[in-house]
Amino acid sequence: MIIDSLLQTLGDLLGPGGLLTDPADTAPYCTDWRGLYHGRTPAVLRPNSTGAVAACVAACAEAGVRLVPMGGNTSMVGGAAVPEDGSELVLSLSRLARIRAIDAIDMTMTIEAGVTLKAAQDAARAAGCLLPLSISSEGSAQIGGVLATNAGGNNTVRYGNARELVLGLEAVMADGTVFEGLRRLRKDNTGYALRQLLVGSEGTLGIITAAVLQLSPLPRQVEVALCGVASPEAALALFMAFRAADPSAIQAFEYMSGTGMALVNTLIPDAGLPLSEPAPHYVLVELATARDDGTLRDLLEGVLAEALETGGVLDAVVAESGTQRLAIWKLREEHSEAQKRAGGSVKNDVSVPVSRVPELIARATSACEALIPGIRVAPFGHLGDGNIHFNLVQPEGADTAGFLARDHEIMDTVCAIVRELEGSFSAEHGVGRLKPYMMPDWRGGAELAAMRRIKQALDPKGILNHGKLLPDASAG
Ligand code: 2HG
Ligand code: ZN
Repeated sequence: MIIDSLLQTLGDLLGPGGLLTDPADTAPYCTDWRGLYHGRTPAVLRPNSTGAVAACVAACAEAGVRLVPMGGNTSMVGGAAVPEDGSELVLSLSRLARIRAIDAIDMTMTIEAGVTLKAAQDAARAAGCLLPLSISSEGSAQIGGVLATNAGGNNTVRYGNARELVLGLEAVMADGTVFEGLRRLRKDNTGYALRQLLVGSEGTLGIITAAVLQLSPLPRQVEVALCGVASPEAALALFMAFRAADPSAIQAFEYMSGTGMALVNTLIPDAGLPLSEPAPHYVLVELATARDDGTLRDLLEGVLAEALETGGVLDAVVAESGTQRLAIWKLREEHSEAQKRAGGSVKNDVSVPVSRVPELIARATSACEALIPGIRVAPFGHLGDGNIHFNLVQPEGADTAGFLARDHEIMDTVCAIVRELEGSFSAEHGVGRLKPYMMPDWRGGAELAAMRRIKQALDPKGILNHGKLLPDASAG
């Protein structure tokens, strides 16, 4: 059997602890965070160096055996889902966990794929710098996966997506050769930006093993407030008020629905609402600046006072300490977990131009409520950059499997509206295994044809993350 001799070779190559074959050990790699996919694999490869990743890929390419590259396994769209037929091997990047260098003068960090985003943020902070990428799953999500999906997150409004932070990249290509592009230059116009092609390719073109990330100055003042607002229009008006006051100060501007917040308050321990009463909608605003002039609180309170006076904001609380800041952020970051605990949920990670967010929320809410009476509409997300997680939770007491069986119907209902509003069906989570069926419709024609040619050129045997991002050859 090809697979037996391949596993023998890989076992010799990876050494003790480098190859997991016992089903009890491989099982955690075969289910995704959402529990949408339950696969099987003969083995999980755990290389501990770029050279070892390259050797694994070369051996698999030669044997024609497919690989699923995997980081923290936190994808919302089955980006690292393992197929059910047991034909593919998992390649885990977790043991590539070194921070190779941090340079506080150049403000760069050279870091391996398996470092968690949280560990990377902490290391940057310890060196007096800020790694400005922040996502709810940062405690488990690993740099390789974060870059492979071009993660967005809470600070995109100010610093851009992961892509904007990548100066250099090291990756193992589908034939086992190593792309050694760990340059740390702000300016480098030397041919195709291969690193940018790999960022966002969801492991289908190469396996990211390390990267050079751009750091920023640490803020010297940070302010966080939670506001209750009457409507999404009021939330957008508040965003514009902060932008008018000082656009450079906005670090995050997050929207949450009353329904979503109530789920967090009920289902997550120690997540109480710090306002006197619940509001129909909420905004979390974080301001930050590297200036040291003590004026940021005045800026925040000035904008809030005016909005409270005109009724744009119904109620607001400003964090008085780091602990309170974390408590407010917890209300936002636990939205996914609360929705998971509430039963089946269907996610729509969509984006529209910021000006159209209120219309998106109004129209998609009516459409979903008409489609499934009793459905719990719980949108939240990054209002400041137009990315709303238009999530739907099953009606209370409904049959979970029956609700989830209607996921395409629900996603298509929301996406039809997103399309009319000139948005995207996947703003930051990627396409993964869940959404390739949407690609012909949204990215068909020349765009999809070019993507297929790129895949064919860089991975002619189709061994990397098969079935993700691109639809079957027969589609589109
Ligand atoms: C977030 O913004 C993540 O918290 C997860 O992107 C969103 O659960 C989701 O849909
Ligand atoms: Zn998000």
